[in-house]
Amino acid sequence: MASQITIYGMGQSRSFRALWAAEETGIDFTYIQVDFKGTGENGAQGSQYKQLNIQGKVPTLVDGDLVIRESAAILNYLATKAKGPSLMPADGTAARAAYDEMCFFILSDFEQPLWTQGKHKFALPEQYRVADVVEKTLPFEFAKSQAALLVLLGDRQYAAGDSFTMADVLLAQTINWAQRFNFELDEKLISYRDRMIARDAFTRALKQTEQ
Ligand SMILES: N[C@@H](CCC(=O)N[C@@H](CS)C(=O)NCC(=O)O)C(=O)O
Repeated sequence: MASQITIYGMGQSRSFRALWAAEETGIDFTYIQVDFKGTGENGAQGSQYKQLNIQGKVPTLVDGDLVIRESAAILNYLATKAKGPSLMPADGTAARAAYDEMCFFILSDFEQPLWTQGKHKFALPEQYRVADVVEKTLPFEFAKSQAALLVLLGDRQYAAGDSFTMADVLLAQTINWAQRFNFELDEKLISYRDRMIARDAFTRALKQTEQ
């Protein structure tokens, strides 16, 4: 019997990428919402969860003996399970190169000012937070990265190739995150994001975070 996939997450944090991606695949899975600061059974800082994810972070995906703790790796793994149309271009194609380029750009560049803001506003111990980084450095860094993203996207309707892929999950969730953190977003990215989050899988995923 195939093992049941379990995804651990919290709200619309980066774990939402995994939850939305799982909804896109049409597979059966269980979603468990953890409590970020909690140390009990469902707490991300508890010893039980830390056996899966030593940093007490989300998302984590468990499939039998397999444990994956990086959101983009989870998206790619889930893409291999998709029951419907392909959600990741095939190896060795130009579309796959564009997909990889977009995913790595999001992780190493576009999301960095967002996570740095999170660290300097609430995640780091107070003595390590630097207010100037949030007020001065990050708006500049974000604007620079957004300009590069707009060039990378060009006139494409999707993040990579000419159909919806996991790169769209990654990009649309990250744009949502930027908006939640009050970064100034280009209209083109907002309308791209609006098209992506109109998908039924997004709505189903969102509902699961509200239970
Ligand atoms: N590179 C990881 C980052 C995971 C991560 O930092 N998740 C955040 C939520 S967005 C978290 O769990 N933070 C809790 C903490 O830092 O204690 C990924 O993309 O999955």
